[in-house]
Amino acid sequence: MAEQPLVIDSNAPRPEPRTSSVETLRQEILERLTYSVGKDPAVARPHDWLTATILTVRDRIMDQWMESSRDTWRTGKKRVYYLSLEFLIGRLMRDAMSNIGIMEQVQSALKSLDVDLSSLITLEPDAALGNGGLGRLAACFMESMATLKIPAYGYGIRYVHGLFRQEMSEGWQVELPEEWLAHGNPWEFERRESSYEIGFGGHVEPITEPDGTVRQEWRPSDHVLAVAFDTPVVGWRGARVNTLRLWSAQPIDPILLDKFNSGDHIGALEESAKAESITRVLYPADGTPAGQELRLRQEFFFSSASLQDIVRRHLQQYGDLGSLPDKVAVQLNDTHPAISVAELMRILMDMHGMKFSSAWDICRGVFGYTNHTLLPEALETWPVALLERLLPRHMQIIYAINAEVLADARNRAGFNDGQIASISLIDENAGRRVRMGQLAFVGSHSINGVSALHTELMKKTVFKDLHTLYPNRINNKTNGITPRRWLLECNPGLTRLITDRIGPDFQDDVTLLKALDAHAGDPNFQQQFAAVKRANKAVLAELIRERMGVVVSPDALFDVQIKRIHEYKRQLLNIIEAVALYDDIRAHPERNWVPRVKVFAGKAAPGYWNAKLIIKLINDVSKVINNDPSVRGLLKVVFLPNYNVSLAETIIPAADLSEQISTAGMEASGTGNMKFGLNGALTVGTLDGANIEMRDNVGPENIFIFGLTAEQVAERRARSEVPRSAIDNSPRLKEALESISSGLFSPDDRNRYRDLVGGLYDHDWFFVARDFDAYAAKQREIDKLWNNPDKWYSMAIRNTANMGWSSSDRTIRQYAEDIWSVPVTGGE
Ligand code: B1H
Repeated sequence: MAEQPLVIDSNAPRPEPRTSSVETLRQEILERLTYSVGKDPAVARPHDWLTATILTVRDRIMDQWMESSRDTWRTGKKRVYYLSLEFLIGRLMRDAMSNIGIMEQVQSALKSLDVDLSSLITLEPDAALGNGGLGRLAACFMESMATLKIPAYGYGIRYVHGLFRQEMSEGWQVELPEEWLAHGNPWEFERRESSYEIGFGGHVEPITEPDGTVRQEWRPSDHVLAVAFDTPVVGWRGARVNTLRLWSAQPIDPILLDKFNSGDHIGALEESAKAESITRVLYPADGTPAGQELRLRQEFFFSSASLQDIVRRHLQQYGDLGSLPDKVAVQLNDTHPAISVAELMRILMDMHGMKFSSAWDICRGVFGYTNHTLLPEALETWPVALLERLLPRHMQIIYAINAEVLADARNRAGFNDGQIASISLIDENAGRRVRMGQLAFVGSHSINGVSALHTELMKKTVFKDLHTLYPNRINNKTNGITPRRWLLECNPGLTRLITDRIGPDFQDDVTLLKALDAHAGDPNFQQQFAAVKRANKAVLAELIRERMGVVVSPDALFDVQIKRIHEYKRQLLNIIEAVALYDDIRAHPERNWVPRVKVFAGKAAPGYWNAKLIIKLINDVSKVINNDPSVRGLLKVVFLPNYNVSLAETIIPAADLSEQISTAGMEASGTGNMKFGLNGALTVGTLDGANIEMRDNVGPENIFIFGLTAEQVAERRARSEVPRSAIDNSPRLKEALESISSGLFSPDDRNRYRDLVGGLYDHDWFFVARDFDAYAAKQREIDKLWNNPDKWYSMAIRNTANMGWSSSDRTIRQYAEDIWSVPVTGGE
């Protein structure tokens, strides 16, 4: 299978690079509209202008894209591959324009054509190829890798339908299909020449070679084609352009003509529908694995396509596979691509004749694995029987790996039976299942957690015994966010203000925001900071009026919790506190209450009943509170439907208070917390995930921490503490719970919340009742501070000033140095 080495002719003809004056941009937008979209400017619709503008912007990325790739071929630099089932990239046009610095010129060019750039920006579909934090992290990492000039590829799935669109029907979540490709996708390039056959099912055939050795060959019963679609990812100031390669599943035979001709018109297309189903929809569960066969097919499909592509490219450039660990780093984003470990082993052994031990060395040289959750129900396992049927050869390889690891554990480390059972790739307890976390761990040289606390808990809990066996593998890489999207693009007002104060250098090195600390006490700067915040709040207030018909004052405290709806994230704690506050306002109308707007947004997994019930509760409570004249507008509760990246970009710059209130020990990191802090919101939060590092960085006096620690939670869980006394000793909590369970907010179904509230009395698994008093007390402390705006804004400024560490550039530098061993040349 020797590939022809690719020789790049550096004298090959090339077009002149594009320039970006307003006049050229105007001319090109018109040309694209006419010659690429095929529309007469006189009748062009907004979407036509959007496509023409994207194509014009895209052209300005092409030269650098090709140069980036030529550079990697020329210099032989190591490549990083980020394998992720989710890339929550959102809209791309503003990001691309801003990163290559042509936003103003494009705006003027469009204006001269009587087209408004900002309305085109909001017309672009939000690519929601992910659920939440894990998918958004992958998107931030892609941008940072391009910014830091790391030759990197993202590999994932081109879902036809991304995360469902959320609508409300009488306060209940309903899920509708998301159609981001409805108007075509001008960002992507279909690469039919880069397609691979992916097998499923069948059997394994031992083949005896002429020299007598026996080789195993997998003979799959079914095949589908993986076709590549490439999207350019441009770094800050166009430092480098990398590729996001998403795979689409297509049938090998688009139509079975024999069947069609014999009259079976539906049957003729069955294969085709079956193949395409693999990449049709994103699984909408965040935190809990789907466990269905189609999901395993998705995981293997994209893992196999990516590895075939990686191996082909490597062979084309270097001609042999021994150098793979020197030239290739593959990062597994959670266990979703963990089957890659077995697939690479298969490729190396069965297709390239390598011995197990050499293949195994290469494997661990190449892979790194990032763990994103410790929740036991969230750790992926697959029934052995399913793997045997769908991927028989991979199951054999998994057994061989297991034998190798268990022998090592017994012979070298003297493990006892209990420890052996705990590290085994096969879980024998609940039917026989393959543990994907263990597979990813043993197949990797690096296993990282995503915050300091999470990494420590990894060592003590799920990977305790594997950590004993391989003590140098677990390391921490605290998550980060890209400051381009999450400050420069989403908050131009604050960006201008900061630039006026400390100069523009922080745009290239966000740790320089630290210089703002010196201005935190300046009343003039505080006022300017407050004015920017108020303007952003006015925009959000208008959006709330438009979408929800609820009028809120931009002068109120905007208190925001936006994230997936999950019991451990405790939206329930927040809304119960709102009910208690509502009771207080009515009981004590004479007090000087701080006007608050509580904003919620987030999607619930379609099958997660309690999460959907919590959404309904928020909507039920908001209806009562918002319409009660005795509240006098002092408290408003709003649930904004269809949370996505774009909505976050509007809400975050407008937040005063960021709710990061998960049960301690359960949120692996959180990244929303960082986005809010960067935009000058204060955090109310528990000592969980990256909140702890935030407190260390902004200082405990600039953040509102409350509640039980992870250790206290674990200890109380271990002795099955009964939560009743927490409720009995808290009259405010008791009253709020009684009003909810008695049906005050659900007169149409008084029992609606009986079980939800009952759970707090019975087990309170998420410590809502036991953290309530501390949380409520913290909220009143926050009210007091709000009445002291100088103090409030000095703290807000200090939050922005000390958020430089949260940049995903910092995170990626650490991955590059500690895990991938690739140099970082960009970003200075
Ligand atoms: C996170 C997930 C996740 N952790 C399973 N785990 C999924 C698990 O479709 N599935 O099966 C999807 C997603 N997502 C999040 O990762 C953590 O909860 C956050 O705390 C963390 O910030 C984020 C990024 O590391």
